[in-house]
Amino acid sequence: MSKRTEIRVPDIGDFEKVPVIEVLVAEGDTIEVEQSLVTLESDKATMEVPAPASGTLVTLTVQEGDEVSEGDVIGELELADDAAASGDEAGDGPAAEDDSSAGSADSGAAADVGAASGESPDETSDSSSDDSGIDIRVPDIGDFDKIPVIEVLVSEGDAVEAEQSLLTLESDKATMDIPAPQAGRLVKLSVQVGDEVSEGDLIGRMKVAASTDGESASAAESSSSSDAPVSSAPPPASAPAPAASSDDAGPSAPPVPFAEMGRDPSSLPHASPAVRKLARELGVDLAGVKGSGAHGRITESDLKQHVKSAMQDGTGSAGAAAPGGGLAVADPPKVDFSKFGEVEEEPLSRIQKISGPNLHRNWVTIPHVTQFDEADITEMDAFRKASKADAEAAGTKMTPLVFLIKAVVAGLRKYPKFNTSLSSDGDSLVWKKYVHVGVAVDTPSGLMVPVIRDADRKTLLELAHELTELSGKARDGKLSREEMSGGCFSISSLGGIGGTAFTPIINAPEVAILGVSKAETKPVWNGEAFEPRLMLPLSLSYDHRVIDGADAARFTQYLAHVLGDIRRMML
Ligand code: CAO
Repeated sequence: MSKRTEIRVPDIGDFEKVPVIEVLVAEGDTIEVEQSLVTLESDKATMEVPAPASGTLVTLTVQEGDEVSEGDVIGELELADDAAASGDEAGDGPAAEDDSSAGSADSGAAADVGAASGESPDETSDSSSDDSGIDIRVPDIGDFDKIPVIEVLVSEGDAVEAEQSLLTLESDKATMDIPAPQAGRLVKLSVQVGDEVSEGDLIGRMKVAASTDGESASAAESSSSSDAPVSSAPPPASAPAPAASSDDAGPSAPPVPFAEMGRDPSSLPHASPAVRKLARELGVDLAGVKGSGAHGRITESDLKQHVKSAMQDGTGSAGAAAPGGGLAVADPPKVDFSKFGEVEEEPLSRIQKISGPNLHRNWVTIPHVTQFDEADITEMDAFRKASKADAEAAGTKMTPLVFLIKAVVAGLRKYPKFNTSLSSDGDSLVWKKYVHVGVAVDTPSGLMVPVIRDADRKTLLELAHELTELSGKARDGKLSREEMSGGCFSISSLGGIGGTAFTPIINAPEVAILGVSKAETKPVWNGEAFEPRLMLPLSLSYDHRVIDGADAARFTQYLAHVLGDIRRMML
């Protein structure tokens, strides 16, 4: 008689209640051992649950949207004859009800880690925490073992935030980032792209940032002082972070820069690790691929179809074929600058590395037009200066930008098309009923765009407060994911620095961005004579697929109108 076995979720590391986002098989299917059955995707990682043995799927007890944890039963398998025959001892393996499989997998992992830790003097953890810092080890990543490092996101000497992603690991079954256990400075990095790592493996060493309350130092010690490599894994908060897209990061994820923010985390492409891997091999940006699976999930055939279309288009560049079509561009010139004089090469910051491709995508895929105008802010600025004491008494500072946020709110109310986004398939326009305004902030590590939520419900002083707080957090690298998402319209002010005009890049999926330059006193003809007036330059870049030139001219005129007499903001 054929033998049946339950299929359970294996050890998936520090993850619990992970949503099933794709069911890859159906009851009655003939299944091969290790064949992927369902895909789980949390805000921390993507992984596939493999079949424990070959056979026929008798029942499948989960569906898309269900949440599962380690040990949960997801179905029942009638073992193929050879699996049943060889599996009498292993038959109690991954599917065994007594959980022996999870136990054996765990101890197997622990044994491997133990062996690994003995391999090099570096990896002995007796001195894992001392004056020179703490060891950084691969945390609990479940049943995944010897996973290739596909990207190293930091360098020795870098200052890192707690939870900042250090490495990306990817196998054909899972993709995950390894985060920093603490904030501090990376003193040593012992892995490189192509290395394979398992739970507990040493990946580097860091000096923990000094903490005013000592909490961080003591936490660091407790997380790294154990002799056992496995138990020196970081606390649960340091579980692997999302790899495929930093957009999926949780609230404590590292800051995400300008242009990345335009992406609604919930609308990011879903795809299995295998599809992500293939996309990377083919050089395809999944953001440009239309998914035919449930909830827009990108399947392997979607990816292949996308590449085929790009080739047929004659672009030959699926990677550049973001929404809006592919582009055939020449490779940048390769120049040996040292032939012309002394040079020094410095890697881009992580934020620059993430924001660069997004800025590029926005620049080449959105038909930008920039409308220039000037607002007479003579009276507004007089009022701003007169309110200086009130602002100071309220513990804040009122710059022209605060009034601009108010004016933009009034503009978005009057011209709601500026508060829309194109749907990801480009077939419809999404009108937003909320008004969240993003403000570009210049920080030492790159441009960030924190978002002032419900800006339409805030007073000038409240906006001033929030602007100061968010820009301070941006400069300190302390912005949360949430504080940088959901923007409807962005403002980029270079007014504190100088310049007469510029062409800001739209922060997709927003459809417009307002650039502001430095106000200057200019002679303005009042019909009878020239008068000195304080004129503020405005540069509005807009997506011409959504907004016409006439709309843009009306919008900037309206901003100038409101800024010319701020009582109109109250209308
Ligand atoms: N015209 C004249 N003066 C202006 C001005 C303008 N448009 N905007 C600001 N100022 C003045 C302020 O009043 C302040 O002067 P006082 O100290 O005498 O009051 C001074 O310039 C500095 O202002 P600020 O820059 O500190 O404050 P802000 O509210 O104007 O801007 C912030 C805050 C965070 C947006 C800004 O500091 C910043 O980072 N700007 C850079 C944004 C950027 O890089 N954009 C480019 C994106 S495209 O690559």
